[in-house]
Order: sequence, then structure tokens, then C-alpha cells
Amino acid sequence: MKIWDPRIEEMPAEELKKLQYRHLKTLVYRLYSFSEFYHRRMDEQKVHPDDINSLADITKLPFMYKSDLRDNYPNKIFTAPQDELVRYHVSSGTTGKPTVVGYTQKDLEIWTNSLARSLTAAGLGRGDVMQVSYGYGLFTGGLGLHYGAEKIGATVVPTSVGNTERQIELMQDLSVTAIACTPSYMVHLGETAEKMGISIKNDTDLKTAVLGAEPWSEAMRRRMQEQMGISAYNIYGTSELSGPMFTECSEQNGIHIWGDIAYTEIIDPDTGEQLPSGEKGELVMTILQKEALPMIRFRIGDITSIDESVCPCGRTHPRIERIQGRVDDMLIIRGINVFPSQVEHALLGIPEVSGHFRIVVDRKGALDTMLVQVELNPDSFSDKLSDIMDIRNKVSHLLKNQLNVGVGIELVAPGALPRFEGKAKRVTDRRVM
Ligand code: ADP
Ligand code: K
Ligand code: ZN
Repeated sequence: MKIWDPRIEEMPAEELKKLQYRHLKTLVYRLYSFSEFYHRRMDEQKVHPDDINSLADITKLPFMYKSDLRDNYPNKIFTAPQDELVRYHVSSGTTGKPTVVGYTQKDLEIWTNSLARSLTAAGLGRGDVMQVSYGYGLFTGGLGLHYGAEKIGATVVPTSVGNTERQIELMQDLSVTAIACTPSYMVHLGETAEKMGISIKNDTDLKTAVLGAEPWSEAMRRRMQEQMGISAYNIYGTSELSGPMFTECSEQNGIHIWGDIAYTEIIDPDTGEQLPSGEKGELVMTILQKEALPMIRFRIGDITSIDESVCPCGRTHPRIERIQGRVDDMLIIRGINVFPSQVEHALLGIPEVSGHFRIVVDRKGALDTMLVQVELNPDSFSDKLSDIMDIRNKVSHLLKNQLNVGVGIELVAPGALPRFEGKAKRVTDRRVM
């Protein structure tokens, strides 16, 4: 079993903690001195860098939220000057504005190294041919995995998403041994191959799948592994951390979070109190070495628990269990984050429809579908089919632009959707993992 960076990955846990503390201390001083945003935040919390004298003192520091990125759109809280940035990525925000993340050269190196360790932990290396079927472009998945796979000396086939039949042809022709994509796309790929008369298990060299960007279950893993003759590893990350960064090792029992890169806490989402190791709660991460967009105690919103015991694989870095859900109402549609508040925001800009809407999420075959039912405004209500079609096209177009994911639109008569007292129940999710 190869380890990419044994010195770091097998470092005794106590030493790792010391290293984390040193990084934290440096980070806090740097941010207090050079960032108006963090300086103000720490002042508000009445905490000074001198108050941070152990790793446990991290709880004195204020939390950060996705809304901090939205409120400082696009890059007002970046802590590196523009001429040191070498890349931007863009992810979904909670309302109209997306979240912009930026990277210096060193930030990209750390991200790539993180993935080099992770992909090696998943058993990959030189000689592997990896098809990267995550989206290339503004999302972090495609380019992230691309650089990570090249770093370990694998051969990359940058197929990106879509055109599944061609992906399967290439998989055969180029003797692809590994793939990175969403778990639902993996299932879709398997089903498409079946239809083409190709068995992934018997007619391809595929052995490893690195799957993430959306929740999936242990049952789904077992099914895929059996049916397709592969080992499937869970990969985790968010654009605010850099992108997908951390995976499971050969044990397939928790995702190793590289402690020199990120400090992990689990908190009670209601009280903000840190929970003891092993308990389920909201994942909070501090990115210890990032230059352009450091995150202190960032409340990611995913629910999981942490296991700090040394892994049988020899790695000392803590592991988080499979993500169990969200503390907020974020939906993930084909790997893309969608907030009901974004839908609401987009609909508010369209005079022909009202603010009464409902989202129905389902899975057709292996792929997610999203339907938005929205009430017409009384003024726009019409018996003419062509009028209705025009409005529907307009709504569909605007929502696709805002959400980056295709949505079905169903226009309904004014007053047709249920009204709620208190918090509206806007989402019906019919997917089974
Ligand atoms: P990515 O492109 O890596 O999906 P985003 O920032 O767009 O990054 O989305 C991050 C969110 O996606 C996470 O907060 C989490 O909710 C979800 N996610 C990513 N990977 C996984 C995974 N392996 N299992 C469950 N959810 C995941
Ligand atoms: K996602
Ligand atoms: Zn391990």
C-alpha cells in the first residue's frame, strides 16, 4: 500500500496537533494584522491572537458562514492581492450572487498535494488511466481532480460531463482504469453501458471510482462495486476548502482529512458548542495554510462525525464518516448545490409569476430531476397556450442561468399551491439513495 507523503501522513498524532497549532497561530496573527474583515470579526468576538495558546483555544474564534462570502462578493475578503491570484472558481451562493473562490500558486499546490495523497490512498498511481467526468470550468471538480491525478503520474482523460456513450467508448479504447465523477453519474454510466451491450465489469479495465460532490449511501457503494467490479471511494470537499480534497483509504471506512491542511471540528448546530470525538454534528473547518481565501471555523453545514483513532492503513490523520445530511435546506442536484432561496430570488425577478412555488426533486433512472411548480400572477393568467409557453420558456431559461442546472417548469393557476402558516415547506425530495 503506497503512501504519498509518509512523513506527514504517518506523523504521530501529537506531533500533528503541534503542527496544527503552529499553523493556526501563524494564520490568526496574519489575518488579524492584514485583513480588515478578520480583524473586525475578532474584535467583535473580543478575541486577540495572543489569546490563542493551544489548539483548544480555537473555540474562542468566531465562526464564518457562506453568507460572509456572499456579503463580500466577489472577493472583498480575499487576503492575497489580485496579482498573486492564479485562478478563480465559482460555486452556487444562497441567493442571487454566486460564491467566488480564489487561489494563489501555493493554494493550488496545496490542493493538488492534498489530492495526490488522497488518490494514492485510494490505490491509484502511475500506470492508471483516469477519466475525469466531473464538470470542467467554473466548478472545482474537473480541474481539481485533473491536476491531482496528473501529480501522481496517472494519465488523465478529461472527458468532463455528458456525452455518456462516447465516454464509454473512450473508456474501452484508452483502457481507462479509474474514474472520478458523482455517484449518480457512475450509476448512469453503468446503465448506459448496459444499453450499449457493454458490461463495465467484463468489457472494460475500470477498477476504481472516486465518487463525490453529492450524498450517497453504503448500499449504493455495495451495489456499484458488485455490479461493475470496481472499488468505489468517497471523496469530499467544498469550493470554500478549495474543491474536492479528501478521500477514503483502502479501508473504505471514513474520509481522511489531512490535518496539516484543515483543522476539523464537529459542533452542535444549535448551540455552536464543540462536540466530543465520535458524536454527530455540524462539520466546521479551518483551512490552515490558505493564502488567498483562508477560512476560520467555516460552518460548512454538512452533518458527520469525526474519528481520531489511528487508521489501520497507518495514517494518523482524523477521518470523518460519510456525510449524513445538511443542517440547512441546500439541495444537491447532479452534484450542483441549489438553495431554495436562489429559486425564490430568481422567481422574484419575473413579473409573470408569483412568489408561491414548490420544488419537486426526483431521480429518473440514475439522474436527478428538479421540477419547479410556480403560480402565475393573476394578470398573466391566459387561456392562450402560446402565452403560457412563452412564460414557461422564460422562467426555465432564467432559472437555468441562475442555478446552473436544468429545471422543469410547471405553471399553475394563481392560488393552486398550498399556503403555509409559519415556515413554508417548499421542497419535496423523492430520491432514494
Ligand atoms: P463540490 O464541487 O466539491 O461538490 P461545492 O462547494 O459545490 O463543491 O459543494 C460542496 C457540498 O457538496 C458539500 O458541502 C456537501 O454538501 C456536498 N458534497 C461534496 N462531496 C460530498 C460527498 N462525498 N458526500 C456527500 N456530500 C458531498
Ligand atoms: K456539491
Ligand atoms: Zn486510512
